[in-house]
Amino acid sequence: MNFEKNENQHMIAQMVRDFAEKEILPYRNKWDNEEYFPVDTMKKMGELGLLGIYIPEEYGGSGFSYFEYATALMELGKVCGGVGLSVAAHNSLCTGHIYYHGSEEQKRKYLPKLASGEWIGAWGLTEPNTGSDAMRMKCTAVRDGDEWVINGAKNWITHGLSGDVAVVLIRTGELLDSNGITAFIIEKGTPGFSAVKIKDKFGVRASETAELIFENVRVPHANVIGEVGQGFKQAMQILDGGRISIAALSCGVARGAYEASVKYAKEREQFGQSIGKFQAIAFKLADMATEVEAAELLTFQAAYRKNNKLGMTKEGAFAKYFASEVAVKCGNEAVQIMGGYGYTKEYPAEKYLRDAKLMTIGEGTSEIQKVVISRELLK
Ligand code: COS
Repeated sequence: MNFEKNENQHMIAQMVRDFAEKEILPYRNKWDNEEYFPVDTMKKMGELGLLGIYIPEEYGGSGFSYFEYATALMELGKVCGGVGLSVAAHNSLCTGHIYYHGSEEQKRKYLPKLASGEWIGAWGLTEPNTGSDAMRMKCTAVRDGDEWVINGAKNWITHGLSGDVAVVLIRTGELLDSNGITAFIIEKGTPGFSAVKIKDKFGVRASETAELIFENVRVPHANVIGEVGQGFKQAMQILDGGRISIAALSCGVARGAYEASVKYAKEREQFGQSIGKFQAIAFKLADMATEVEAAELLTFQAAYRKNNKLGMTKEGAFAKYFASEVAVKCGNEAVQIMGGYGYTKEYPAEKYLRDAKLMTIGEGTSEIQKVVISRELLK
């Protein structure tokens, strides 16, 4: 594995930094306060190629690897975990599911729209009563000739309301049958398909989250992704890759919190000197820096394995588990270092902490990552 960033990674990092400084940073507090999902900003990121980063050019994507993808999310995470989460969910989940498991026809129909940002993508696995225990889902699809009739609900769905298309995992077989779940493509506006925005989130408030409701929604059989019954396994593979993106975003949030802490520790004086000169603060910074570097290495290791089609279930979980916990720790330490100021919205520390917390929950909690890792170890 090469520890140097490649030319494309440098180029993407610079591009995202420039974009974020102009188009995200000035508005991030407003979006956070108002829980506003900036669809226009998403579209602009689509024009820059950030919404189909690893999708091949023949389907309208940028044709990069997971190295460039992780790099872009690391840069976004430094500025806004909410916007970063939307980019990660759009790329890894909806777009990724169609790219990795869709038919040629489905890819040609949906990927160019998703990769360009013309359409925003959503992905639905979780339900009100099934989070970690995803297999126990109750939302059902029953075949009726050339169509499927879908009933039920999905919860905590990123872009559930603004998404133009959703990939949704739905039960088509017996409860707890791992071959009894199927992935469907469902377009916004399909009769019976509605969504309700989930409000008052703790963090990632610029990323839209919604509940999806299906009331006798009729979907053509042509919208089934892959084979009927293979949806759960497809979803697990999609989450393996998605977890790299959450790890990368966590690294960005952690590094943002760390860099803000260094800046503050140099500027803030107490007892006649900058607080960074006190070992109590300096050692916090040393711990943060060490752990951010380690999290980035784990993330790029998982990206390397993904790029090279090596198994990465365990490595993706290592990266997601470690990096998300590091992000929470760095956000927490940033608040502590900044003291009273860190506890206000005038400084970015509290937002880093709030955004970081989602990273230990979304796309599988830290506890689920330990389930995944330990199962792989004991295979
Ligand atoms: N890749 C491919 N197949 C996989 C897989 C993976 N990473 N993980 C599991 N599978 C397969 C298994 O091999 C098994 O196949 P068989 O039944 O043919 O043997 C099947 O899927 C069921 O797997 P398993 O028995 O491990 O399922 P469990 O119900 O025990 O659940 C966990 C496994 C807990 C790991 C899974 O439910 C999970 O990841 N939960 C968290 C969900 C999540 O991340 N939600 C966030 C939603 S996105 S915001």
